[in-house]
Amino acid sequence: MRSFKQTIEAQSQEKKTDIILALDLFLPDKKTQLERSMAILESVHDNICAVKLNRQTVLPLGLHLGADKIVAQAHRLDVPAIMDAKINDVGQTNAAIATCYFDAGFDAVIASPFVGWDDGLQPVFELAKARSKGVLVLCYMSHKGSVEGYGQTVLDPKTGKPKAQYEVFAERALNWGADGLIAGATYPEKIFKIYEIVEGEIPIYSPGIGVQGGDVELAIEAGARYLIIGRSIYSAEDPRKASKTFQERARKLIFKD
Ligand code: BMP
Repeated sequence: MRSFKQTIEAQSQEKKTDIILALDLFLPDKKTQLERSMAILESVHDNICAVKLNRQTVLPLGLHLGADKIVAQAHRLDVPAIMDAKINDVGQTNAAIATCYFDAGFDAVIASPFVGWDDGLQPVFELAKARSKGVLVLCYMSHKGSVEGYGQTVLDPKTGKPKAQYEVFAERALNWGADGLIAGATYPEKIFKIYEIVEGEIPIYSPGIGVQGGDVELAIEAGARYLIIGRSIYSAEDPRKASKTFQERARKLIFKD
């Protein structure tokens, strides 16, 4: 069975797209939220290589009463589904959370490295491996406060010398066998540093394009392999057209055509 890393790579190559839709609609009426989410996914599916759901979708719709319908629809359209749960608890809880999302059909989960390996993310990685699912690890987030955590200077556990926290996380993700690293498009210089550390071994997923100020070309030139885009697609007047525009801009750089 293919790993998540291979599945998304195959989708991306086949459709010549590196765009991941962040389907984060948050509407007062749940029925409308579900219908609109499904309609947007249907209309943009040719231009994306995966869809990412976040908790603002899963909480109101329910995991087994709505969110799983979006996942099933994504699979019908041959689109892998990522759950942005930012898993960040003790091992047993993390494993239970990951189990819930994998049981609902998600192909990968996003996790936070601050919780560490031992009795932290180890059970999530083991579970994912056993079920051929993926784990993507946050490395440097796209918002301003990211510097306070991911950007802080820590002592490198190997050398005892000062080092940026996100650099230590990138090295750890390599050892953990992560399927992807998340680094904000709002900080291309951080993407570049992470790319140097992982030497292309782990694909970099970059959110923060458009509304948050990140740029398609700068993120890809710095080393991003996948671009996670939400509001600039689903809030556009014509989401299909917006997704196509992003896909074409990225295609020139990623696929060189
Ligand atoms: P938008 O393109 O609308 O800004 O959405 C970005 C998506 O990526 C949201 O789901 C957000 O939670 C997520 N995200 C992010 O913006 N920055 C990060 O560093 C990590 C994320 O998961």
